[in-house]
Amino acid sequence: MNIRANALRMLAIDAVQAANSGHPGMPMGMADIAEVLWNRHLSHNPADPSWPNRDRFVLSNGHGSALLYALLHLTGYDLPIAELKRFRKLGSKTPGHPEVFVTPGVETTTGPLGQGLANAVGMALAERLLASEFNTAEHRIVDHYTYAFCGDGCLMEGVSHEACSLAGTWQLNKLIVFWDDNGISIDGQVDRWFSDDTPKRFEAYGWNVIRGIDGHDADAIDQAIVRAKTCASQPTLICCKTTIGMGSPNKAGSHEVHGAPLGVAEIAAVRDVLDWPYEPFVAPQEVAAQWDARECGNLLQSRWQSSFSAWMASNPEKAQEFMRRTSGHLPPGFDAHCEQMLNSWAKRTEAVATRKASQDAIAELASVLPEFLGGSADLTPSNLTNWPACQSIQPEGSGNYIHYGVREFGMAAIMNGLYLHGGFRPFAGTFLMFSDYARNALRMASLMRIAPIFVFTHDSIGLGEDGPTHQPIEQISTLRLIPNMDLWRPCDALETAVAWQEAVRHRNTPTCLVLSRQNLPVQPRNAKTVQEIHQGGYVLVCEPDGRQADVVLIATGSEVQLAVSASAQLAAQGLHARVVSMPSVQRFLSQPKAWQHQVLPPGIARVAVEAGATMLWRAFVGLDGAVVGIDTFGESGPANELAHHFGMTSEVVTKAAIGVIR
Ligand SMILES: Cc1ncc(C[n+]2csc(CCOP(=O)(O)OP(=O)(O)O)c2C)c(N)n1
Ligand SMILES: [Mg+2]
Repeated sequence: MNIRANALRMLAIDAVQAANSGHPGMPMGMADIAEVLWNRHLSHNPADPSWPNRDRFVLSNGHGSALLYALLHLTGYDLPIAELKRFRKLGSKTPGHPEVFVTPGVETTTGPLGQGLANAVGMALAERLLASEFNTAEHRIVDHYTYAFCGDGCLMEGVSHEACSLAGTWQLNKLIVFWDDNGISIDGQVDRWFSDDTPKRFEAYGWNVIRGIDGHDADAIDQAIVRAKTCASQPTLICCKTTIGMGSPNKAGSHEVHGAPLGVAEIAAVRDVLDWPYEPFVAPQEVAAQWDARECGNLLQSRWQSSFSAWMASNPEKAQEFMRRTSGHLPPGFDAHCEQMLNSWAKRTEAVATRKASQDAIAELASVLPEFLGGSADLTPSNLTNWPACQSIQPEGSGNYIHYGVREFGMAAIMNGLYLHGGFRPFAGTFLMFSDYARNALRMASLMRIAPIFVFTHDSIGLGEDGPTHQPIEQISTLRLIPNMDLWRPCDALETAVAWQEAVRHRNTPTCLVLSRQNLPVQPRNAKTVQEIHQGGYVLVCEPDGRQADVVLIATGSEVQLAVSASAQLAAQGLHARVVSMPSVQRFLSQPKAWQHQVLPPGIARVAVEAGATMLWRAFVGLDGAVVGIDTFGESGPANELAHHFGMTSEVVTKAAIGVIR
């Protein structure tokens, strides 16, 4: 067995043993593939993990994290051996599964199987689109491969179908995926639950499939990669037959080696089999030297840098734009442009659906954000995520609008990959109801602290006749529960514009924009309240001057109008109500306490109104307050009839307010 591959095997099993936790099987099984790919093909520079033209490497079967850490350490990334000794320990740079921005060289956070593959599809698409935008006949500034490792688990997951089907349609020929065909997953031999003909399946997607590669034969692997690179219009799947736990004399080939340390005795046996007489965590100098990719990496990047400089000399503006885009900065004047939009929108008087206002905002922002990359999961006419100047993407790489088809999970995971690659600001839509299909990718975006924008329209029973299967109830609340997720549910066009501005401005937080199907009236505002929208919650309608409010009505989105009407009805009865619009609960809760108390004065009774689950609002109104909401599934019927049926009317809000005023 190859000594460099054995260095990976030993580091991985030593790390797992030290942690007394982790997955030795996959690193031992894929070590030979990794060795060939990283030493003979991967174009990267350990000294600069953010080099824009590096090849991307995604470990979709993230349970094999120890393999990636061994690779990063040996090739010369800033990952000292001390970090491998602290594998899976609190605060180490070697967490249980790979986490982007924690470990230099890790491109995306993986572990939830299948999503890494979808991220890789997004990265390969980003490369294609950026290349077509920035390359010239003389200079290929963007020209790299995206490689992914995946296991049986990734391919059993449905999201692999969604993403890989699109990769075939998009003809992403610079995406090269290695399938770790070891016949094993946690429960044992997979033929009892995974009997698909995987090569045929990928051929049906339009992939170039290289079958029957011995995943322990370095030359066969190398030749497969060479062949994959010659493919002009198809992504490639290299099917690698491997033995899980290769090198372990008593456990190789069995699911026992998937997710438990080998144990002291078996590791000693591995040392014998691999003829590896070194101490744990020690690789001999000559092996370490063979792995060291720093010099070669510097050379690769400096070659690219010279080409970049020459290109920059003849394309100075393009080069500025490329650097801005890949560093993720907003164009100068972005906020001024937004201010202008807000000022002109403040004069709007017509009622519009917030999905329509969102489309107007997209059109305004797209004119200054060439990084905007829109899309929808086959609901463009409903989500209104397109804009007049947008162009559908084409396989050769033009366009800025993605038809993801009916693939919500794939869409969100691909968006994460597009964002991680750099150069784009992806946003895309579906019905709020189907955010559940995409949920884990939304969570991953939040965890990774990246900022794709998810546009969710048809946000309540207000969508009407489509009925309970399409009417979200608990979705708004549950999305708010995801840490680091910002959710905006605007009540009119102006709040929608602010929500878009905030979503674009924030680069470490993904945003859900939750929008209505139905028209919503313009709410009264002044220059001060327009600015206050940015705080997430603010006083929209004040109690009369000099009087204390009897009740505070808190509402979001389409229910703000109910609270405003209720405040008028209460006034007619001599009761003073304050109306607080709270388009972003998270943003409001991140404001200083003084602001929160100014908006929601302590000691005054409160009523919250939102056409969805009531539980979260208890935190705002207390046990003595009231929540007007919906805790059952919806019904099929015209929207106005449903509003009465579910008590989503101003009369009900008024009654609830009277009920809580003591
Ligand atoms: C979405 C998701 N479901 C379940 C798991 C738990 N899990 C981790 S690895 C694994 C088995 C994967 O099998 P395979 O990809 O063949 O990996 P191998 O055992 O061959 O390394 C499972 C079920 C997970 N990480 N992600
Ligand atoms: Mg397997």
